Amino acid sequence: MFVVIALVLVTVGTVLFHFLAPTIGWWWTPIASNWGYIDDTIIITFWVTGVVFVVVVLFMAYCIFRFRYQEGKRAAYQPENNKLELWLTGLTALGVVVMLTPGLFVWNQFVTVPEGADEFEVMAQQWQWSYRFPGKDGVMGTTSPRFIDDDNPFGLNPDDANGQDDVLIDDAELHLPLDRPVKVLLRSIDVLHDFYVPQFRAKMDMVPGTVTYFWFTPIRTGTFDVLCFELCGLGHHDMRGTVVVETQSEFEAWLGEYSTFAQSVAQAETGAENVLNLVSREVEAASVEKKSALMRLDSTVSHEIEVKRVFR
Ligand SMILES: [Cu+2]
Repeated sequence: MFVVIALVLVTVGTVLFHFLAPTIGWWWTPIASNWGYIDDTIIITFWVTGVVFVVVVLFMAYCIFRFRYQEGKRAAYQPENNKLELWLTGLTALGVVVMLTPGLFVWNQFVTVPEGADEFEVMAQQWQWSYRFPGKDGVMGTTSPRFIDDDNPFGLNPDDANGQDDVLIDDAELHLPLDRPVKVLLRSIDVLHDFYVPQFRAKMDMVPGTVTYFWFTPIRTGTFDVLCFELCGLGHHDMRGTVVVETQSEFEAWLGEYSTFAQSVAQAETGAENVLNLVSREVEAASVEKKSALMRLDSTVSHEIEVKRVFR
């Protein structure tokens, strides 16, 4: 009898928890993108699995009570029941179809980017985020892992004219304009990562060697966390960023603070030149010092020779 009561209590408790938890804030964060469909599909899954859970557990409690041990009572042997099996198979299939079908429609929308959507790229590496915007021409330059070095961390093709005005955001803070659909291109240069902003609902794995993508439209302003949603090594927990959704003009002002690929290459070149100049100046100074040391030595030696001559 104890087990029967426990099972009934677990069922009632689970259902109560599900309906009461949102009132104490145990629910999704308020959505900030167009992907309400994703919430809808999860709610459908909650309903299907919730009903099945309640029915199965209560049925189990009923059976434990109904068929409990009783003196002189024997179990009936029933090896086959085609009708029952047909019902169970049919209902299970229906449940699976109800859960999966909406997801297929949503997935189709998720990867069908609307025409005129802006583009930007998210670059992941252990354990940081950086971003790239296409610049004035609206076209991203091509990239390849073989171009990646200290001066070209995004691996942009230096000969691609489209890439020269690409704006490089070497910072974990991303800004996006409000109400503009954006296609997010996802790249990783080491291991699997996953770009996830809980308020946008959308997320996708980033796979080294390929570019994955999805799209969304930010629908309210605010600052949200960017999380890596794929266990990617020791620093995984620390792979955080922020995304600020703001008006178009605020976004443009922010973007203007960062340098383009061409500017960063030029900066790197002047940087290298400065280092070269510094090194050659140091070499010069060292050789002057060496010369004067030699001269000092020289005069000491000749002085000693003089002294020796006098005392001979
Ligand atoms: Cu990661």
